[in-house]
Amino acid sequence: MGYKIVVVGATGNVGREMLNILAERQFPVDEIAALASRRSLGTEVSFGDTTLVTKDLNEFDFAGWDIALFAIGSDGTKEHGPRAAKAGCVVIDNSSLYRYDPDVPLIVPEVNADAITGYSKKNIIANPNCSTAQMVVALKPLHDRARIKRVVVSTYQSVSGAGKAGMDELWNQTKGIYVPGQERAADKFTKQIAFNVIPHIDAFMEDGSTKEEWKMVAETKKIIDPAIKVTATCVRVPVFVGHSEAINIEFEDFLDEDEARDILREAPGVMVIDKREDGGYVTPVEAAGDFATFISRIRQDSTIENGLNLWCVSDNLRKGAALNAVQIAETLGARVLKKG
Ligand code: 11C
Repeated sequence: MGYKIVVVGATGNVGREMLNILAERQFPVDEIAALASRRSLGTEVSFGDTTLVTKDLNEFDFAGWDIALFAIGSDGTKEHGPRAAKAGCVVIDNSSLYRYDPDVPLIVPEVNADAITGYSKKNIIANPNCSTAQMVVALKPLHDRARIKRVVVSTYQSVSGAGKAGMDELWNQTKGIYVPGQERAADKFTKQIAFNVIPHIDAFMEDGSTKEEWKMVAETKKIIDPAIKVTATCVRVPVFVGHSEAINIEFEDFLDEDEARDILREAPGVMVIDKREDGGYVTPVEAAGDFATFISRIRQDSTIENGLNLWCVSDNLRKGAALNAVQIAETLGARVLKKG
């Protein structure tokens, strides 16, 4: 016996990846429903070899369904998440709405799978922001060995993090630079994204940081350890899929770069590609479409006593969103629901 699964927001970048990954990983599905807003109603989406026609989220009755993977924004989740949860369907939410709620676990299965039992307070589990998910997969095994004191991270985030509109803007602006008459002004982004980088993702906060940067701080603390200090600078770059991060880590104890490389090689969800030669590292183009979080450029930071630098790349639509949500569903199935 398998599960009755709902994907909410099935026509978006993340919703489509959720359907792909459920099929790819052969999640034990008995029945599946793809839901969309009225605007996208009747759109066809693929689930393995089958085609699903989207149903109306507003009309959908979640009673009798086991798990709903939500891939709509916070406003939509606020409206429909609680009614799904109250109907007995466990909500795995990709928006930021519940991430900082103490009664909702925020889960990256490779890092804090044990926290999943906390789901029962609200019948809701939160999925982290994409830039946090890949970073904590890399940090956790190192923290277990040498206790992380402080992290300084700079991100290079792809336009797919801003949805299909972000991808369209990069494509159209790039074309417009070469084709007279097809020039496109910034719309989804605050400045030109083609052939440019933008040090601004999400809204500005009072202290001058952005919400994206704040999320990396708050979520790392909730997922790994509140004692870890994080400072982040999040930057949008003209890449379609795959977020990259340059991470500087200060530890309590000394950790040699070779030992760190060995630890990461054994870590769940991590793939180390770290040859000190031309091309001996991973870029977003190679990470797109993959499940792993790739780590390269592991090296001692000789400017502090116990420091390391590394480069971390992952598919933001997969580990950063859809894959992590499906892994949460797998963990919930294996540890709690036990149907599959
Ligand atoms: C971006 N990280 O790249 C964002 C997208 O809180 O889930 C995901 C936002 C979130 O723009």
